[in-house]
Amino acid sequence: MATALHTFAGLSEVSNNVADWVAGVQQLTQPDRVYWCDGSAAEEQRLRGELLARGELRELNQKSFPGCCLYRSNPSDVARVEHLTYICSRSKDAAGPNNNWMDPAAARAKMRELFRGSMRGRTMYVLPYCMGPLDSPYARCGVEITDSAYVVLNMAIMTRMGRAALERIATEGGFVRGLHSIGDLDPARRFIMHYPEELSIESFGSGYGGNALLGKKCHALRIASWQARDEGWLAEHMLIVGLQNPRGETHYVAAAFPSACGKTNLAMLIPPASLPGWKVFTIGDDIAWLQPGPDGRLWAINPESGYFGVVPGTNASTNRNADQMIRRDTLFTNVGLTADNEPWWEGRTEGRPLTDWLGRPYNPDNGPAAHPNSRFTVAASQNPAYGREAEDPRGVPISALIFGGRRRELAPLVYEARSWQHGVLVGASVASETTAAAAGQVGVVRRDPMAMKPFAGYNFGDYWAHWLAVGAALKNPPRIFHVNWFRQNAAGKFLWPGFGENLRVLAWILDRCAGSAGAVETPIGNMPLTGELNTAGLDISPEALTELTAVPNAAWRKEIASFRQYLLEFGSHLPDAMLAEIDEVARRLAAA
Ligand code: GTP
Ligand code: SPV
Ligand code: MN
Repeated sequence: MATALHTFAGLSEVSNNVADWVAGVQQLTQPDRVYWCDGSAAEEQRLRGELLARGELRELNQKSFPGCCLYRSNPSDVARVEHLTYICSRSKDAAGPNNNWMDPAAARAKMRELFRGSMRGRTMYVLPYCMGPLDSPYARCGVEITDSAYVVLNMAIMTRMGRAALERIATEGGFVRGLHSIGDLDPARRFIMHYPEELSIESFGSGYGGNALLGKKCHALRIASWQARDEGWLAEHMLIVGLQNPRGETHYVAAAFPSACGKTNLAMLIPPASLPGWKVFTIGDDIAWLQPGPDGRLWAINPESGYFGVVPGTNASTNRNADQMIRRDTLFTNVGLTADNEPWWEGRTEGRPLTDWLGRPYNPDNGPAAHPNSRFTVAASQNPAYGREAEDPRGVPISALIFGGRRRELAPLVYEARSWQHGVLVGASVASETTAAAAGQVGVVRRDPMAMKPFAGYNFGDYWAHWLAVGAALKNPPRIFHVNWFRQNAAGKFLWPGFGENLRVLAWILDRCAGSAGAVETPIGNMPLTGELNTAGLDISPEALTELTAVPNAAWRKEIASFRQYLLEFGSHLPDAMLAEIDEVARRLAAA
């Protein structure tokens, strides 16, 4: 029988609930040691030292990248695996056609065999964590048990991890149970299971990102969206950003884009020089928990405390904030290296790659130096644009909700929904080219309602009904918009410069919220009147602008017809209001 080494004596006594569960898992997985994480800086240092000594982590150039390390994941384990991710609700109908489903008893039995003895020879880490500010009524706690020290290092950055979270759990009682083991990293023995009715997660066979950092997509989106439906709030794949206009007024917006479609970048954008007087405050870059407030507005917290961000494309001109923030105390995963032992990725303007993400001598014939889904893990507080309001237990009030996708065709730069109800349809209509953030083909347009296709923990039909209900109960609901930064011309060039210049679109959105900007009605929604979008100092041709704001009728009719077909797949779960809204859009297209 393995002996438990509680390095921090007494931590296991803080919560009997947790201790009992840990004891059961220990018996099943048979680790050599059990270690309860207290979340201290000393602990992080020690763990990092152990990984460095074992060669699992590699120190980067400590002069130019102090405190930075490189981790190379198993080459078969570089992204989320949606085809191996299941919602194991009691009824299949509850999970909906948008999810893989497995009977909970069958899933438990399968996972039990995988976990049996899986931690032999390893340390089992117990990580109590809190999603959201520790003193926020909207925050929720969980405990992840894992046999990966790399996961511990990531969770220590991404969540409020350690003693304080455990103390909150001890007073609250409830917590989300997440059991994770890397197993032997065999993709044939890899499963990410969610038991929403039991607030529990089991993940086996992957050590990467959303598969393994269970506080993130598994807890804060799949489990939380289920809880949110029961409790009257929303758990969404959204960034949260504060925008201070030249008059000194700050408004907050939340935006949902699919994975690797620009959330982190928009959340910390640098205002262009030709838009003086604007300031940007990042509240969150990936997940928002939205609660109706006592004032009839929607309020948002960011449940996370760090960023697990896409590295490729980051440089001083696309995103100076990100570029600066990842120059110290950052964990890089699957990037290349320069001869100076600096990290290198496609889009980095300094240095040249010597080795690629697999550690091979760099050869462009082998593909990119950095894996397209290579990531940085970094504390949110290192972001020069970090907004302190991210720690406000009440969250921030949201003026606008923005949906968007990566679409080289069709979707215009920006349009506004006519109402909350129409906005829910607009959110549901998000479709986007697939990216390297998930295993599978890249660049194929797929439907990704609310950017939640991989993350909604229940039936999309019920989810839209919940969205409609939340909005109907709000006295001052946010306005809803749709954007697309990724339109391309025939030559495959982006029509819109993107990044910091996206502030021009956000400025119009805020003016719409303030009632100070005009709009032209189109069949799909309201768009900026000619001249309403501030293009001062922007190098863009009038032709490009025309293309970006066009609503080609025939193409849109086709799109709406195919979207209607998709909605019908949700059968009796589809709210009538959604059909009424799509028929209204079809009517407007026919009349145009
Ligand atoms: P996840 O962390 O996977 O949820 O991704 P994300 O939505 O936070 O995406 P992120 O901001 O990391 O951007 C993903 C990729 O899109 C990066 O390579 C960026 O450089 C690129 N990108 C972001 N914003 C823009 C933009 O406005 N225009 C263009 N052309 N590319 C962008
Ligand atoms: C995403 O894929 O949307 C991410 C990265 O934010 S992961 O944590 O792997 O889910
Ligand atoms: Mn994401």
